[in-house]
Amino acid sequence: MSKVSIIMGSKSDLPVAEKAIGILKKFGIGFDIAVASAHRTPARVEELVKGSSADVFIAIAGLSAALPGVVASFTVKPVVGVPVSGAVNMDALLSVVQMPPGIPVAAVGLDRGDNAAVLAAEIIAVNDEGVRKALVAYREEQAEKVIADSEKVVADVGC
Ligand code: RP5
Repeated sequence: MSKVSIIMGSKSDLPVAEKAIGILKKFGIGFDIAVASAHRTPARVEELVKGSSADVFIAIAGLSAALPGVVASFTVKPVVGVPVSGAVNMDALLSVVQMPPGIPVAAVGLDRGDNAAVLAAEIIAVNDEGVRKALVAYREEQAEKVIADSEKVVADVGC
C-alpha cells in the first residue's frame, strides 16, 4: 500500500524523484509515482490527489513550480515540495516556499528529493515504530560515515 505519493511536473524531473525513491525503498515505505502538471494537466492533478490514500505527498517541479501548492490546495494531508534546479533556480524555489497563509507546503532544497523522502518518513514515523527505527539507524549510518571520512582525511594528509 502506498504511504507516499510522488507527483512530478514532468518526466524530466525523474532524476530528482529517484533520490526520493532510493530513500523510501531503504526505509521500506510503499509509494506510487505519477507525472501530472499543475499547468498542463490541472484536472489530472486534482484527480490524483483526491483519489489518493497516501499519507504524505511529495510534489516535484521546476520553473514556475505551482505543482506542490496546487497539490496542497486539494488535500489537508502534508505536502513536501521539491523545487527542481534550472537556468534560474529562484523561480522554482520561491514558487514552493512562498505559499499564501493557510495552505502550507514543506519546502526542501533544490533537487533534494532525498530530503523530501526523509521528511515524509519522519511524518509517517509519528505512528510507525518500524519507520522510526529505520530513521534512527539512518542517522547513525550518517554519523559513522562522517567519522570514517574524517579518519580517512587524517590518514591521507598524514598529520
Ligand atoms: C515543470 O517544468 C516541470 O516540473 C519541469 O521541472 C519543468 C520543465 O518541464 P519539461 O519541459 O521538461 O516537461 O513544469
